[in-house]
Amino acid sequence: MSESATPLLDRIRSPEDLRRLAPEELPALAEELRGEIVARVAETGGHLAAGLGAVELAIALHYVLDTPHDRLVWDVGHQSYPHKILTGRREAMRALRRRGGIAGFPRREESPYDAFGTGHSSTSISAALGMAVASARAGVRRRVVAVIGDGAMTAGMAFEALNHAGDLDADLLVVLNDNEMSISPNVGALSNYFARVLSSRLYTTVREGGKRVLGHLPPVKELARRAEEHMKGMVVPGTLFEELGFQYFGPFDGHDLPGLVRTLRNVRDLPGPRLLHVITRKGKGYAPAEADPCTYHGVGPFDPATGRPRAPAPAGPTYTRVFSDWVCDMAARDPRLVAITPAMREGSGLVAFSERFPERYHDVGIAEQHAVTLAAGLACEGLRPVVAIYSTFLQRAYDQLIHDVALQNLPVLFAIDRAGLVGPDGPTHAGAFDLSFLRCVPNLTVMTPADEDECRRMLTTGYGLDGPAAVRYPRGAGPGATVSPGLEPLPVGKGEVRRRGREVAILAFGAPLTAALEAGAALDATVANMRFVKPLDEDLVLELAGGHRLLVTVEENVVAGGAGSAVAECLAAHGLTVPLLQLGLPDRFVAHGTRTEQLAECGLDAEGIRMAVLRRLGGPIARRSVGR
Ligand code: HTL
Ligand code: MG
Repeated sequence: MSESATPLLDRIRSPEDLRRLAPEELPALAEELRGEIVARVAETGGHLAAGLGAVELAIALHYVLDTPHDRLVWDVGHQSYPHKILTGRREAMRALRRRGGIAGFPRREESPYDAFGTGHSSTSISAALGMAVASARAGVRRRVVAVIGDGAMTAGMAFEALNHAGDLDADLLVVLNDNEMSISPNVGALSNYFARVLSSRLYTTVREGGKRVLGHLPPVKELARRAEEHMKGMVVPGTLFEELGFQYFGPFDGHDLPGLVRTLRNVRDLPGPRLLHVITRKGKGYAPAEADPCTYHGVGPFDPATGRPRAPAPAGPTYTRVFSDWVCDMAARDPRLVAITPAMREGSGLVAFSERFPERYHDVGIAEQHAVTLAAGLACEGLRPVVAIYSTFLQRAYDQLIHDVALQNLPVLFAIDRAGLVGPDGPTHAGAFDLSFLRCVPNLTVMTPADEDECRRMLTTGYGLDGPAAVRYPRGAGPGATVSPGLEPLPVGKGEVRRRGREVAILAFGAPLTAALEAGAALDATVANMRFVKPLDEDLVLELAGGHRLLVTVEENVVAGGAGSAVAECLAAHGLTVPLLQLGLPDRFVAHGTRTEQLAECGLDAEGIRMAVLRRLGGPIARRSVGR
């Protein structure tokens, strides 16, 4: 019998087992854990590079903290795989991000070790501060630690929390995990600041003598004074955090496990807000990910030997690609176009644009609020900003959209990607609400393309308007429509009838049109492609209401307040009482799975639509007019 390749990891069912290991065993455990993560993610896909960079951090933190009594909050949570494996979920990782399996992010329901649910960035310091304040009030002795990346640190929220924590003088440890990467290389003055910290002579001093600086400090009582001396005298780089009321320690090598353990032991029980700056390498220990951490940020299943994806890329272009081509074509025609992304250059399809039009391209960091108000300012001066943003992250900038853009009726185009269900990332990243939260905003035009060509035309339409507009499109590829290369707008507020049938009219908004057409054929129903959620094609709604016994709306957005509600409001406003069935996402968060599984679960595939219509029609009508 061959020996296990993971003798140490095999002994760890919980952090208590981990704490029984000798410090000298930890580096070998780190290697086993890395191998395990690569093997698992190669099968399931998921976020790889960030977790590999946080292996030593996860081990050291669970080793020196008393988790789960002590609270450990992972910012974003995409780097939490080593934490998940160490906290009893090693086997469960086999179904990571799959339907019924564990999530790709920390979830309070999943484990007592997941102190806070995350997915969106830059929440960890606020949440940890809340926990620290609550523990202090309850008189419970508890360490609270937030682990936040340099990318997540670019968000305003992180600074709001630092500012408040410094003011409260709360007992809180923030670990800044600095790998100089967001998804793509991190941007901004703060990132430059971190880089200066790293290249400074002092850091070199600290790195060489680093273990000495904090490694062998005397007991806690003496430590604060000594640390302060060291920090003031030597490690100038932390000034920024010190001004905010934090004691700054670092920078330290985040892959030096013995050093990390010693350092964490020294700082874990100090009073007040502390910031520990560690330097890590994204993708650490897996050559392809180290070489290209951006590609290996999030991956599908791959061959661990080569790093190459297992599945070929999808045949048709994704909606992201349609946007990518459009924004370059429109920029070539119109010099006023500027494009903005909050840290999602790759995901939002702005790589080509950033290369072709670097002066008109702005990656603002993970700063959605700023992205939208920046666009408003640009528009005030006559430019035509395009904000490329995921539906889920636009939630962060809602007030900016209302107050800074829509209220002033500024021509900002929102290209909203990942609208609807997003598959394995699950509810943290789903774009389930945008139709509801957008369509109630005055001045805004809201469009939902049903195919790739329509997406391009809607982008052109929205771009040409004199006020704000939004085009929201789903993750992945569309039905495969041929995209005409021109830049032709669509008539605003006009839908189209795609199929004439009897009794039932299905009004489809966006991506569900394909399923609606299939269901419509099976039911011999009329099917309309509504295109615009706002302004709604009221003439078309009224015409269909006149000629059918049942109207059915279909959208990939929560039913509450969505496109179907717009139809209901239209009918009510005209005093019509036509039976209306509103299909869309349910009033609950939809768990991760494939998009196909999620759509089926929500009854938004062709069969789900057909069955829902039959159920509503009931016996006699169903038998008479539907012929099934
Ligand atoms: N905007 C917001 C509010 N939240 C998230 N999660 C994103 C965008 C998208 N996003 C990630 S991970 C990530 C971004 C921008 C980069 C984080 O960089 P950081 O961590 O330096 O904090 P690192 O990967 O270890 O370098 C996900 O959605 C997973
Ligand atoms: Mg980073």
